[in-house]
Amino acid sequence: MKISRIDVFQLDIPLEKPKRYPNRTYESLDDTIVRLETDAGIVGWGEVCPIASTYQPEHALGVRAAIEEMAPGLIGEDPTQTDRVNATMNRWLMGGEYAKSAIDIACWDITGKAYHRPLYHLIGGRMQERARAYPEIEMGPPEIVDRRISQYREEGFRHFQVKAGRGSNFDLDIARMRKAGECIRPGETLVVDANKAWKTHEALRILRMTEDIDFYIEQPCLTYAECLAIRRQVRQPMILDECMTDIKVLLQGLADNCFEGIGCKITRVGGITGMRLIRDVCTAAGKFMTVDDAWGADLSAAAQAHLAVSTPETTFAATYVSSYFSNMRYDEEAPMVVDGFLDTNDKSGLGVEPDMTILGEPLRTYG
Ligand code: 0XW
Ligand code: MG
Repeated sequence: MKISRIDVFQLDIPLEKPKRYPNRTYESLDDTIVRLETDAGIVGWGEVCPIASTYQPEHALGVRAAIEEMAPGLIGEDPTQTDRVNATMNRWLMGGEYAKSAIDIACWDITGKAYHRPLYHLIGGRMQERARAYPEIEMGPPEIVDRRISQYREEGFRHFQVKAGRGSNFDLDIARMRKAGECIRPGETLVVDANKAWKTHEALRILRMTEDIDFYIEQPCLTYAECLAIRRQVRQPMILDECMTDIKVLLQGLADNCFEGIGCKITRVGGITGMRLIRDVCTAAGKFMTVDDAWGADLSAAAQAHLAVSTPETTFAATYVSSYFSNMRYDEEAPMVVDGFLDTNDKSGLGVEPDMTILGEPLRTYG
C-alpha cells in the first residue's frame, strides 16, 4: 500500500472561553486536518491544532509549511509501516514534531482500517473501559474556582486542574489555590497548573505557603532545570508538562527523580508513535500521565480516546478533551466526553469520518 495523495484542510475552532495571551486574545484556534489517500483506496485522517503561536514552539502556519516540506518524501511511502514513515519524515525535516504528528496519526488510522481493527487494538488493546476526563479552571477571582468546580462536578468530573501564574499575581494565586483546597472533596484530584509562568522564587514561596493543601503542582517554571530545582525544595508531588518534549527528557526526569507524573500532549511528542513510547516507559517506571493534546476537535479527541483506553489504569491520570470545551464538530459520532468520561467507538482505525461539507476544499494537495 502506498500514500498517493495528501490533502491539507484548515478550520477555525471556536473556543467556549477565549484564550488570553500577552500579544492577543484568541476566540478561535487555527486547526490543520490532514487526509492521506492510498493506492488501496483506504483514507486516513490526522489533526494538529497548536494553542496559538506563543504557548509552545508551534504554530498553525508552521504545521502547513512542514507538511509541504515533507510531502515529496511521503508520497509513495507505505503508511502501515509507521516507524518507517517517521524515519522518512525525519529525513525530510528536522524538528516540527507537532506537524509530523498529524501525518503519524493518519498513518495509524489507515493501519487500523487496513487490518479492520480499532486503533487501540494496535497499541496494546483495551486496558480500561472508559477514561476519566478533566477540565481546566481558568484565571479569575477565587469565586470562579468555587463556581467552576461545582459546575464541573455536576457534569461528572472528579479531577480538576486550576490555572495559576499567567495573568495572575502572587496573592491571587494563593487565594485561588486555597479556595480550590476548600472545594475539593474526598476521592477528587486537584492539580494546580502554572503553565511554566512562575519564576523560581515565586514558585518556592507559593508552594511553601500552600503545603497544607493537597494538590499536584504542574509545570511551575519554564525550564526542566528550574522545575528540578523546585522539585528538590518543596513537598508537593510534581507533574511536568511543557518541558516534557520527548523521550530523552522523560528518561532524564526519571534519572533525576524530577516528577511523579507528566502532562503529555500527543502532538508535542510525535503523535501515536511518540505517545505510545512515552506511555510504555511511564508504565514501566511506575509513573502516571495525562493523555492530552494542545487543542483540536473530533480527530484529536479520537486519538486521545484510543491512547487513553489502551493506557493501564495505574499509569493513566486523566485526559483533557478540547472538543468538549469548543464549538466545532465535524463527526457527531466521534468520541466525546459524557458524564466526565471519554470512550472510543469500535470502528476501524480512529473511527472518525469528517463531514466534508464542514471541511470544505483542501488548502493544499500533494501527489
Ligand atoms: C489543560 N491542558 C491540557 C489544556 C490546554 O491545552 C493546556 C493544557 C495544560 O495542561 O497545560
Ligand atoms: Mg499543563
